Amino acid sequence: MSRFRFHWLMMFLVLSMVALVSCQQSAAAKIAISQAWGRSSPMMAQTGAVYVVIENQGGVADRLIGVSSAAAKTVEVHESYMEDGMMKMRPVDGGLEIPAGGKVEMKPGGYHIMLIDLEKPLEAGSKITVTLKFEKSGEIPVDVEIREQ
Ligand SMILES: [Cu+2]
Repeated sequence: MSRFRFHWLMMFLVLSMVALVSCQQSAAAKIAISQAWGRSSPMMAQTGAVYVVIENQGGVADRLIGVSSAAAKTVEVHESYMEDGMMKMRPVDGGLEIPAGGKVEMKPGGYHIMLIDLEKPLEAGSKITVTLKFEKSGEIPVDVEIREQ
């Protein structure tokens, strides 16, 4: 084989590998979490709420399927909704979808992470860790800053 041909063959191989790798990347979900905060809770409160912004920079949808934290016995993903002029909330059924290239912004009155049976009151200025579990991206621990409610 001439040197010239050999070079072209190598270049072809390298380009195919690059193409393969970038295909795999765009076919994966890529989750970024930001603006994590929680509301400080009054002394006797049993529950607390945490909000995060979840961005999926990847090419396929992912799903938030679970949440956990040492700060509370039970942790659930909730959505708030209005019924008869009252703000109510319920657990999100079947996980929360994060669309490809999209984001979900949790906020008061919308989606939130509910901490039920707090181990201790959430104090402004302190931090807790909440672990978000995604169908494709696995578990992602997040530092949550507790703010004055
Ligand atoms: Cu709730």
